Amino acid sequence: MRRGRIPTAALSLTACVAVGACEGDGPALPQRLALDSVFNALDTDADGVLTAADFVEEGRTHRINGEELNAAAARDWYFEQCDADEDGQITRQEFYRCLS
Ligand SMILES: [Ca+2]
Ligand SMILES: [Ca+2]
Repeated sequence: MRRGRIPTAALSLTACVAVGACEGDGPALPQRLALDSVFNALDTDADGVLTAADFVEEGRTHRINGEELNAAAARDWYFEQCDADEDGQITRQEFYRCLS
């Protein structure tokens, strides 16, 4: 007699969320949610990509690796680290990749 089974997909999703190690596209889910909130905060014009236009707010400071950076310095840091194809835009995938 067979016992009821939990579908494998549901089981593995639960397990991987619990340990923060989901396989697949990009970082683990908890980390992805954290990165998403950072990305959304940086994407001030909410067009879904980070461009120089998202870093023009004067007086805004960014905390990166424990350092306070002004908008221009933060822009330079993000583009140096994250704009893998150097097209002047940081997509969500590029952002995940460089900060994971
Ligand atoms: Ca933007
Ligand atoms: Ca890019």
